[in-house]
Amino acid sequence: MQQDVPSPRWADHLARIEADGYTIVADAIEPDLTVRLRDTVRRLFDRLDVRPRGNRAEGFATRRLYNLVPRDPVFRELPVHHDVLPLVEELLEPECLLSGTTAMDIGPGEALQGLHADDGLLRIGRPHRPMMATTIWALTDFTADNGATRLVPGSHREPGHPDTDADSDDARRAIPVEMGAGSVLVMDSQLWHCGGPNTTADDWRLGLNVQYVRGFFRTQQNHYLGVPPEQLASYSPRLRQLLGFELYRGIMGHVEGRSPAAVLGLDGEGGGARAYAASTEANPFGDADVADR
Ligand SMILES: O=C(O)CCC(=O)C(=O)O
Repeated sequence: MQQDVPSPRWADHLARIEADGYTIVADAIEPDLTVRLRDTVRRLFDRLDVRPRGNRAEGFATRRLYNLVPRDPVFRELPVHHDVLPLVEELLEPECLLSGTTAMDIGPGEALQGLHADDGLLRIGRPHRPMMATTIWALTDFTADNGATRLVPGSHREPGHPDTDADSDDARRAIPVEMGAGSVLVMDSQLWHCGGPNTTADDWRLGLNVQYVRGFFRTQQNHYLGVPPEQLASYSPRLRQLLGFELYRGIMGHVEGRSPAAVLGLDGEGGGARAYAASTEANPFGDADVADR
């Protein structure tokens, strides 16, 4: 059986993800886009009066906003970014889906979030092939003091789940990922990680979580209800495909044999389906079980 050959452009990043569970694509986001994203998120926080949700998972001093794509045209640039999506396609598959988009602004005084794996709800045994990819976009500098994401290198290979206690041995193994505004952290979502504590007096740490999943899984955020249908015509076919409006492997997700995009009278074949059709690979898992690496 023919195996996919990764593009040389992404080989080093893929090797790092394989070894450590993560990589950093330095300066992936254009400076102008970084500023536009940061300004738009902060404007939305103010306009919508977003406040901390007040629980350990979402934070007591952290502002969060979900379902970004329909909120402003600038967010449509996120899921299809030319320095991030191709790496995710190599890690997962061309027909992957956007699982969700979330802004996370960690404020002064925030405590360490509990360590977790973003794909921890998948009950398919660990470790397994990458099923989800988490990309965290730094819109401000991420420092050890202001809440840089913490992660345990290599933990994507651990068979179990981490101790979520802030004083645990697992928490002591976690390192802060410091990176400048404009860089993107890309993880195999099996990796144990969490938002860091913010011990500064006034330095908010703003990041975006753009998450992807293989095309046969359910997405974390529901785009069919989250994206107003009247917006879809102005989205690119590739973005519509990532949102689940195309068929997976030509069949999954159909409406009486047609894709949701076709039912809505929109152009189909948003990139992922075309890429798959061009591939000679019949089965992305070969003869191996999903849980095998
Ligand atoms: O804010 C971060 O750096 C990570 C947050 C996170 O892992 C989560 O909310 O699931």
